[in-house]
Parts: sequence; C-alpha cells; structure tokens
Amino acid sequence: MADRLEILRDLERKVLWLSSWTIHNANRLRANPDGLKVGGHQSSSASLAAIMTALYFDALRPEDRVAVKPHASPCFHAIQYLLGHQTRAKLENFRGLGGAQSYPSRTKDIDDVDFSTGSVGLGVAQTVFASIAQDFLKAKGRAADLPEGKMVALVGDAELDEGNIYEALVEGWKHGLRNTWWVVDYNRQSLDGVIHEGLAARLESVFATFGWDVVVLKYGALLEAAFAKPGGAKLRAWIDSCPNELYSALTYQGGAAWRQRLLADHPGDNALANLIASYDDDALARLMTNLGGHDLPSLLDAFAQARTHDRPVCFIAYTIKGAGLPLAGHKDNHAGLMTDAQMEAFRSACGIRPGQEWEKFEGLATGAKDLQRFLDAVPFAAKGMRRYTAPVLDVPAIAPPAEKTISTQAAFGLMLNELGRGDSEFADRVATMSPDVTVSTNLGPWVNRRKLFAREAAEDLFRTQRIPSTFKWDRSPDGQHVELGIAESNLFLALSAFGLTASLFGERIVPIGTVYDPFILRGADQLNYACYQDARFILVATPSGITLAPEGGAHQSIGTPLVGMSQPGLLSYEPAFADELAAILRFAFEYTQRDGKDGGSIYLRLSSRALEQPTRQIGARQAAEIVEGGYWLRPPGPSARVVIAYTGAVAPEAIAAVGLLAEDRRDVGLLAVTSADRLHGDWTRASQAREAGQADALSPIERLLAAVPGDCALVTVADAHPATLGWLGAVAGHRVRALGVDSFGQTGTIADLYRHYGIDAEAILRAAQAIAPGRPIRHLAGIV
Ligand SMILES: Cc1ncc(C[n+]2csc(CCOP(=O)(O)OP(=O)(O)O)c2C)c(N)n1
Ligand SMILES: [Mg+2]
Repeated sequence: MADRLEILRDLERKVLWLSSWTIHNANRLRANPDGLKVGGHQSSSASLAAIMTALYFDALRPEDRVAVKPHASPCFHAIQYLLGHQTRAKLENFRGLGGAQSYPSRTKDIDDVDFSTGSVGLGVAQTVFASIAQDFLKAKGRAADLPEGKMVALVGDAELDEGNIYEALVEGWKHGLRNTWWVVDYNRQSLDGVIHEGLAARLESVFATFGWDVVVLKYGALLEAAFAKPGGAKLRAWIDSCPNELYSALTYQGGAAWRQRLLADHPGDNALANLIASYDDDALARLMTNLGGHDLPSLLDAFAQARTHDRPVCFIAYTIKGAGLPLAGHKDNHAGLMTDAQMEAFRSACGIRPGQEWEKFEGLATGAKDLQRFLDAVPFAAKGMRRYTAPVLDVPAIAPPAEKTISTQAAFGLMLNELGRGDSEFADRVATMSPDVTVSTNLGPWVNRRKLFAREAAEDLFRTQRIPSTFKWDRSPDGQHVELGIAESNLFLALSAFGLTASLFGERIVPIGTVYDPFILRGADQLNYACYQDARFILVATPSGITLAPEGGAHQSIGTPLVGMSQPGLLSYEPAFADELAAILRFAFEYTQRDGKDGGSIYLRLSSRALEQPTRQIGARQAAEIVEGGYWLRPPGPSARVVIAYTGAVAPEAIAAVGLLAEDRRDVGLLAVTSADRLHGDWTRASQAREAGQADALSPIERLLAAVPGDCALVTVADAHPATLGWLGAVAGHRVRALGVDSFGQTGTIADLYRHYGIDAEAILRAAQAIAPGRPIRHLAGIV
C-alpha cells in the first residue's frame, strides 16, 4: 500500500481539481438564461482543500459534526463524492435546481451535511451550542452509545468579523465549552479585498482569554526547512513583517516577483540571496506559499494532538486564497472564475485526460485499488451516513389553568409548571432556554422544578443561606433549563442546536425558548437559520405589541406577526385566551416532532395583559379550529353588514365593539383568529391545489368566510401591523378596513395606547360605521 501521506496528497489534489471543475463545469455547460454566471467560489474552496482533506480523510470521526464555511461547499461536495455520498449528476448540476447546493444544506443536499451554512458566522457559532447540547445529553446519560464528538467549524478569517461569533464565545465560556474546534482559514482575504493587518494576534488573545487552546499553523515544512538554512532567519523575519496586501499581490504575481522583492528588500545580504538563488521561479513560488494551512503533515499533527483532550481549540491556519490555482492571492478573486484556457492548463497539469474529469482515480500517483481501499477505510465514513432519528414522544395532557382572569404569558408559565410537576418522559426531554428573561417570561416555576443545567452541580447560594427568594435555582447535570446571557442570537442558535439533537445525536429534545417578542428581530437571521436547517423548537415570544404599554416603544413589537407569517418552517400563533393556548401547546408538542415537511417549529406570540376568560369547555372540534387558525366567537347572521376579526390581546376591544354594534347593526359576526399564519398558508395551498385541478380543495378561512354575505365588510384588528389580518378581505372579496399599529409605540396605559393607535373599541366602531354605513352607531354618537 502506498504511503499514507502520499495518498492524502493525492486526495488533496483531487479535491482541489474536483471542486474547481464542478464550478467550472457548471458555468461552462449550463448557459444561464438570466445572463448570469452560475457562479461558485473556486478560490475560497481552494483555500481549504488541504485542511478539509486532512479533516475528512484522516482526523474526523463519525461522531464529529462539522459546519463548513459556506463558500467551501464545492470542496465539501467533492470530498463526499470521493467517499461515495455525493453523485456525479448532482455535481454536474451544481447550483442548478435539485443539484448540489451553493452552500451546504442539511435539507437540500444528499451528502450528509451536519449544519447548513450560508449566512456567515452562524454555522461557526452553531458548533458552540451543538457542543452544549451534546453535554446536556451526556450529563443525563443519553446518547450513551455515541462517543463524544468534536463540533468543528471551518471558519473564514473575514467571517470572524461577525459579532454573533463573539457572543457565542462568551456563552461557551460560561458553560465550560468542550470538544469544539474552530479551524480558521487565515487567507487574509475577504470578499472585497485584503483583511486588516494583525488580526491573527488579536484573535490569539481573544481565544486565549476565553480559555481556548490556540494552535497557529503558519509555516509549512518547505518554509521551515528554508528557515533552517543560512539566510533563513531573515526570510522568516521578512515574511512575518510583510503586509497582507503585499503578500497577496506577490502570490498572484509568482516566482519572479517574489525574487525581485526579496532581493530589493535585502540589499547586500549574501546569505539570503544565495538561499533564494537555490530555488527556481516555480520552486520559489511554491516555497513562499507553503503556509501551514496547506501543509498536510502539520495539519494532521495538529488535529491528532487536539483529539487527545476535550478543550476547545482554535486553529489559525495560514492559507492562500486560491492556492494551487492561477487566481491565487488576487484580491478580486472571491467570485473569480478560471477561464477555459486556465482550466485546460490546470487539467493537463493534474494529468487528467479530456473526458475523464469526473473519474475519481484519474491522474493520481496512487493506484485505483489502493486509493479505493484507503477511501473505504476512512474513519469518518466508516459508519456510512451519520443521520439519526428518534422515537416520537407521547404528549401528556395539558389543561388550561382555572384562573378567571389571566394573560397568555401567565397561563403559559402555569402550564409549563404543571408539565414540570408531572413525570412524563416528554417533560424529561424538554429543554428550556431564555436570554436572561427566564423570570420575566414566567419560566421561573418550571425552573424551580427542573433546575438549571450545569455539568457540575451547585446549590443556589441564596437557598443554602436561607435568604427568602421565589426561585430555587440549583444547578445540576440533570437540570433542564439552559441559562443564557442576554444575547438573543445565542437563544436562536441554541434552539437550533437543541432542535437538531434527534438527527445529530439520536436523542429527541423538545427545546422551548422564551424571549421578549420585539427582540426576535435581534436574532431574526439566526431564527431563519434554525428554520432553514429544519431544527425543531417552540419559541415563546412574550410580552408583545403595544399592549406592553408603559414599557414604551423600544420594547413594543409591531412587525413580528409578519415575521411569523413569512418565515418558512415556523408556524406562528397568537391566542387570546388560556384555553386556546392549551390547545395550541398540545398541538405544538406533537407538530414539532413530525417528520419532514409535515412538521416544523412553532412561534407563540403571547401577552402579559390579563384577560377575563370565557366560560366554556373546549371540545375536540373547537380545539381543531383553534389549531387551524380561527373560529367564530359569534357567527355572522344572514343580514350581517359588518364582521370584526381580531387576533390576540385586543380580544376585549373586539368583543366590546361587537356588543355595542349589535344595537345598530344586525347579525354582526366576531371572528377569533388564533393564527393568521396558518390561515394564510392553508388558503395559499388550497388555491394552488385548485389551480392544479383539485376543484374541491377548500381552506379553513374560506370555509369560515363562506358564512359572511358578499356585501358585508370586515374590520380587522390586531396589536401588530395591519397587514397581519388585512389580507382576509381578499379571501372571498370582502371590503376590509385593517386596524393595527404602524408607527413606533409610546409609553402609557393600555387604554391610552389603544386609543392613540386606533385599536380600541371606538376605533373599531368608527371603522365599522365608515365601511358599513347604515344607521348612525348610537354609541359613537354619544361620544361625539
Ligand atoms: C451574513 C453574511 N454577510 C455577507 C455575506 C457575503 N459573503 C460571502 S463570503 C464573504 C467574505 C468571506 O470572507 P472569508 O470569511 O475570509 O472567506 P474566504 O472567501 O476568504 O475563504 C462575504 C462577505 C454572507 N454570506 N453572509
Ligand atoms: Mg478569507
């Protein structure tokens, strides 16, 4: 059998070839009707070819989980192709519909992607929370058959500009982060150009501050050998002080340029001149670009070392963007593509015959048999695909609290407390988390029962000191609440990681995160990221809207229901009453466990406004309607000229308005909308089904509005942007007046603010009078 290192060198060349070819082929063959290039990132991929070769073909184990730098996707797909997990057809259709994805995608790619990436910074931070999730499971004796894996991120150096990475770093430190490797592709280039001088030194100190090992891989074996020769120390000193921009430019220009510059900077230095003279131009170019991140022996060594302990490690691997390609080093190379002529030259340099471009073993020193034997024995792929499933948990009974007046937020807290009091398997598998708003979102009683998670047990000092406190916050490996700092970004990434445990570790966890509703926007990209990779979680966002009256405009949310409606993979609900919330929660517990497209995550927009509760028993039919998104609290009669539709905390205003209207308008209907998102989504899907020939397709909102006479008008009201419900008029062609909030909130009482923004009962009456003229509404006349 050929030498292991030689085989890995062959594979590195192959990975570089295949990733470059995949991109080139897609751009060459698939003429794009939009006149756009198919695109791809040849130089970003090349930058990581050696690092990824060392990882995937040697260092990684099946239990490791990896977030690949988004623009190294072609490199990742090439590796998976060599391992037999990616098809040639998908590579040929790279960036095409149904082809290998531009950025690795858990849901769209077939080749064993652990974490989707694309929005830079998020995949990196995701590994921190995946590691905490792994610890959470292990601390409870779960996933016992699975060895502890490393959570690995391949990180671009410019990617490290993203603030969310540092938020995760702080959070990781608080949780005693382990088993996390970040491999920084330090190519000193970003998208626009060359990155700032001296970043590596800053990074070293940042990571060291947070307790990480830092391993700098700066020089490869060729450079180290040169440094040991006469003149070598000078060469090293020159490299160390060379500005990034100059290094990049010389890399691009090649051997002759390196020679000229080195000699010009060292006049009269014979030792250095002799050293340089011992390399021809090509060899000099190879020497000067022989950085640690392209040096397989250094990489293999560093990864093997790091495997011997569980401390988090940041590898700063110096690389050249576009290494091995004619694009190398040029600051414009980010989206640069090799020309046909360049590719042709590269093909023949790789020893690949025309027509044999996809052949795995073409042009390599190692024989096909040896190579296949090597690939078959690669530890990472030894267990095949690394996706798990977990059994569906039975959902325990959930009853609404008996309080006559209560807010949805308080009801949520009580129901979770009840869940915590029980002894269901389901409750044991819940993980709650909150960005420093655990108490103010009513999770406190649950935490009292189920404790905070920590790998080391610690008693609540206030409790041991007998200082009275409502909260008993003991820390324990059994604990089920993951205490997070204020950074909302971390909440969503934690929900994402805990929401993937079934697939990542074969153990189901039901993550429930609470957050103040307006601060969803602080983590909106992270929320999108979590949904994009089909993590399953329940997001409880409370309090919400201007109903948070005295808190003022900086804490009040306006557009979040539209976020909920427009976010794929997330179904949003805004119940008004506790019994509705109970039905929705039961559904959420079941829905988040469903496979694939039949399930998803849930967003509950709740309120701290205590409402008088209806006296009723919700039966199965009504519970189903609540889950479907709406029901008639008062059905309209045949003579209805106006119907009020509301969602959430403005229920009392809508109910009061209907009561007052009833004196002057006949048959007024009152529609309770528990999920504008669900109603809208099902309406869209039913329309699509009809357009596809399924004539009898009908959605819940169409069924509900079928009871409304055609010339009747709708007045909709929400403590949110009016577009939340304004679309209801389009379902069956009713005129609509949509009330809501479309400017920044203010401090005041709820009554003040509802009046100010026009979502109180009188505003509803005024709207009804204007849109459904008739006898003057007495109540309004009285006021005027
Ligand atoms: C949140 C976000 N902002 C911007 C981009 C666009 N973008 C893609 S790659 C990139 C630069 C990456 O540079 P670096 O991380 O150093 O990777 P390299 O290409 O050098 O390997 C940018 C700005 C993105 N993908 N995500
Ligand atoms: Mg870079």
